[in-house]
Amino acid sequence: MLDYSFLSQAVIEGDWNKASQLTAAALDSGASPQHIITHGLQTAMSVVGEKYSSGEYFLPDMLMAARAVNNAIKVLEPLLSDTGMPTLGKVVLGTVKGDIHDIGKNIVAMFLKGVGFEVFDLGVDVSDEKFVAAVRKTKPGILGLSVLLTTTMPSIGSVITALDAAGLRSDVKVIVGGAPVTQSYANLIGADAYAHDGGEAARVCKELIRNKGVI
Ligand code: B1M
Repeated sequence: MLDYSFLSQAVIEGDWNKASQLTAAALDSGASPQHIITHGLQTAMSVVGEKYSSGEYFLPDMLMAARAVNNAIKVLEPLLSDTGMPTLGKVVLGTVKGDIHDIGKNIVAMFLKGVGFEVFDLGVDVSDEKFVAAVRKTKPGILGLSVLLTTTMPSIGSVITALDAAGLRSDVKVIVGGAPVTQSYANLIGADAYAHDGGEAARVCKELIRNKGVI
């Protein structure tokens, strides 16, 4: 396996120029975008999270690291998103209300586009009403909800309840994910599926659409 320690270190230090240069270099050495995300970028963000938890890092440090990851992702995006494939269907995606973390959601969006889904990204801190309105307007096969904070996890359940109240729940499959979410939590709140990373989200969404009889 390629040595990603320099790339991870650049992210941890929030050196965004170096992060994009080393990402490009990893691609040149034959690494796949998926491998770079998992072993170079996601690993680094776990270290950043640990440093924040232990009091070694503060909010600005997390922001610098986030900027470095976003720069690295920009290098990978054309490779993951550009497909000549016919569309598999629409996915409405967003980070739930109260939560502004979007790096993971953006990665999930890239993977979904990469396998041929048309993605409608609503951004972060998305209210139940906005999710419901987007489902009503866009008529996606799938709604994807991302959450990073334990305090905002209940928002997933409240989006599902709001879809129910609007009479739209049976029209759309709901997939959930994000660091604090588990399969059992997804089951508990009545989601249709859970994925632990972008690659799995793409695979599971294809499965959901296949089960709906669309492909
Ligand atoms: Co925040 N933050 N943060 N933060 N932050 C965490 C999540 C935290 C674990 C750090 C820590 O304490 N160790 C902690 C949460 C603790 C908890 O809830 N128990 C935390 C906290 C506390 C906070 C604040 C409250 C801090 C404060 O203000 N005092 C604040 C909250 C703001 C808010 O949302 N209201 C806050 C703010 C921020 C920044 C803005 C500084 C920045 C976010 C920048 C951005 O996203 N643009 C930030 C960051 C960077 C982090 C950490 C360090 C990294 C998150 C990340 O990008 N990971 C994070 C620590 C950590 O995660 N270890 C932390 C990399 C990313 C690729 O992984 O997002 O997990 P992830 O996505 C993965 C999978 O989860 C999955 O696939 C993705 C790709 O493989 N996935 C899905 C995600 N969504 C999915 C959806 C799916 C399927 C799979 O289907 C639809």
